[in-house]
Amino acid sequence: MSDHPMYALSEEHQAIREAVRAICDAKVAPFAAEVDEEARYPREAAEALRSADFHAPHVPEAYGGAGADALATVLVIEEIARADVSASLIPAVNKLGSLPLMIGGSEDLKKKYLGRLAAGEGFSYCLSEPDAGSDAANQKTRAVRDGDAWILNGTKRWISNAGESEFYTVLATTDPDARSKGISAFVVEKSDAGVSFGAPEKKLGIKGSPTREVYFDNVRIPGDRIIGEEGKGFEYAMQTLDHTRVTIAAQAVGVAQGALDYALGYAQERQQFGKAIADFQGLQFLLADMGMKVEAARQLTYAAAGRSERGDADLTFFGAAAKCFASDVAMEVTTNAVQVLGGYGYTRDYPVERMMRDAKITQIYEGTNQVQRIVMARQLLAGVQSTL
Ligand code: COS
Repeated sequence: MSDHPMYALSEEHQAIREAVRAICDAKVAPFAAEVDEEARYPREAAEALRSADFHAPHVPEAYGGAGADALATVLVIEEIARADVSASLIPAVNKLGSLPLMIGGSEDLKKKYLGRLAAGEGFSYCLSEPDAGSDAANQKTRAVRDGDAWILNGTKRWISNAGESEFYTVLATTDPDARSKGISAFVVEKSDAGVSFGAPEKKLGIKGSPTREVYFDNVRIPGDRIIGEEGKGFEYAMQTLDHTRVTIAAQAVGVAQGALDYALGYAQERQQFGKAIADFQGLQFLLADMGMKVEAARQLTYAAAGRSERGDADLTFFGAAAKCFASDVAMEVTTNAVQVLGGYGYTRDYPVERMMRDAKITQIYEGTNQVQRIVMARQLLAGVQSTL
């Protein structure tokens, strides 16, 4: 028998969870309501995560990062989301923004930017456009060669942490007639001339994470800022999402767990008809379903994280399945947590309505759950088998 724990987290992974939870209890959770109310960036969380090296844990040690594997990164994001989903976008977006570079970029480009990401500068991902949402290949942002340089023009929409991040992976078409085969990826810096940002969107949830348009107006960048090969950008973008949909699943599991924890505590305190409402079987059944579904979502998410780490052939299916299932669970569980708290749950004096609003985005971003089902069905019909 191997000494590897059978179907359980290793001691190292458990230690990471405990370390992140301690930071979140002290520096993230206490500010979550205020961050939401004021729709402001979670500076306290950002600083605490940065000083503990949890802001971009996926960056390999070779580039000065913490070198967390995919499961460890999931644990970090899950624990932060349990306290504040907005703050969990910091490590999630940093992974999303930098993964195309890690997948397709030259060694020089990786050295240049991953070290600065590890040191604390943010990295956002610019794929979506006003007319390229689910139809991500319909890119209108144009990149044109000019001598040794590239010139970018266009508008990106729904860009998480825009303005806060120093670096942007930008998908743009270099051959408009070739659809997905004519898309390339570039690293653009916030300080490049011609880069600007729209007003922050007024959102239902994740109010602490700025979502803005990003404009490229004749942005001239050096030729070596192209990521990998010309025409391969869409492939890098899709491969990236295979991995990062697992991190959205982690956010969903985290916020669902946070809501369940709060509902469990409340149900044991709240007295009606002379006893705690947790003593009523009707409420127990609700809590049991919440716990069961959170755990099922967690197991699928960790199984997907293993595939992300190993780069298994069935990652595309598992990433989509984990994201879709966990986000549907997060919506259901946070909504039921509001129900457990009754009228109190519906007010901003308690955290569960924020969790319910924050959970909603996990069904939408990094591909709607309808797109996840398209992805899953295509994998199933192509005969991709589970690697377990
Ligand atoms: N890994 C590697 N390559 C991939 C891939 C993946 N997961 N998914 C697609 N590709 C490749 C395909 O192999 C295909 O190349 P070939 O023609 O050589 O086979 C190419 O990319 C185009 O793929 P496809 O034909 O499937 O593209 P579609 O236009 O049909 O789009 C969906 C597919 C809908 C799945 C895709 O556009 C998508 O994921 N949309 C949602 C985008 C999204 O998540 N946006 C959120 C932005 S981040 S908040």
